[in-house]
Amino acid sequence: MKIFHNPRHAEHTGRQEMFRGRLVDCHEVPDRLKFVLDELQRRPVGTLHPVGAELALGVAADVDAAMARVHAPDYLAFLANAWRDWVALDPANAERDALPSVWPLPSRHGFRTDAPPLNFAARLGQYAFDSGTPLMAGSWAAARAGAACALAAAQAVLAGERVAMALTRPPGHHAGPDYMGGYCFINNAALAAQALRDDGLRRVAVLDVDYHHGNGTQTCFYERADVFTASIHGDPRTEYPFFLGHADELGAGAGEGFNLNLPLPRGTGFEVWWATLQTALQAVRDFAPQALVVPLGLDTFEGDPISGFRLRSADYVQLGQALAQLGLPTVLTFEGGYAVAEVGVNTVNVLEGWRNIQG
Ligand code: Q9C
Ligand code: ZN
Repeated sequence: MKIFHNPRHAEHTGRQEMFRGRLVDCHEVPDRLKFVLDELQRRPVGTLHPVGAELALGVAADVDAAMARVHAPDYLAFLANAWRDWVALDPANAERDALPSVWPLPSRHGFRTDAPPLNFAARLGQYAFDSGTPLMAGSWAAARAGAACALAAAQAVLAGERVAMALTRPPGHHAGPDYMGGYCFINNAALAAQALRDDGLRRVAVLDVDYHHGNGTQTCFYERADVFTASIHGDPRTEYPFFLGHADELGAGAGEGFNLNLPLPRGTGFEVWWATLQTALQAVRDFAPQALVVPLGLDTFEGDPISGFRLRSADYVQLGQALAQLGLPTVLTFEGGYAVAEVGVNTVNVLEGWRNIQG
């Protein structure tokens, strides 16, 4: 297994996120990735490939083109210049992370979309759906290098690898075509799926196992029949991201029937989660894809500080085995998982499960 990791991830180090009326320490921290790398030293289930060098060697143009296949040009331009614009708003901002604090409501409330604001705080609200996703000087570089990891993993799978992982942060599955949120800026899983399609695979499935609904990925492919999206997650009636992820979201237009949401109540344990996984796996098999992308969140773990499922560390070996048994070329992208001390063991357990099946 090839593991493409992002040497620039720590350039994105948030200080605080807004949570219920106050700023709290960030959950999405660089140590998450470090603990996975540490565990990979102990259990070398794959080969490690830093992707920063490839960025410097001229793959950069490809990364920008691939990001533009998923994200809107104005959103990418916003991200590329966001830090400069934040500091221009007030030089004192150089010492603070950027967080939005004002948003347009949907246009039915009367707010205009035909007169976009110039003020950066307002523009940040236009492109972000929560105030829990701090943006700082290195966020764009880190997210862009992460996109390169996702593309490298997709390319490895296209070149014949059975499975490859994009081990990067910030995560991606909450980022939509033109918005950030949920600690995400660039949707790495969507990039990988689109890259697989662009290289000629006709059907690609995405199976999101993060605790939170993969709203960004769902939205990217909602009206398409060529990319089937499925997600097992905490019920949005009580769980983040709240405004998407219900079972009646089946896709639209040509994409009708090609989205599957399997929400579960907070508190769900492995037995029910596993039965639900079987439903998702059968739906993937029914779609008969030529490749699979798995946004791999480890925040389904019983010890996760911001999530509500009850999976144990050993359960992740079974998850890896079940995914491997699909027999599909697969790209894994690293998403959530905030029990930092255990996220390395849990991640590598998934990969270990894969190796058990591959022999
Ligand atoms: N302070 C991913 O797992 N809000 N994102 C949580 C706790 C946001 C999770 C509130 C959760 C986002 C990739
Ligand atoms: Zn999550």
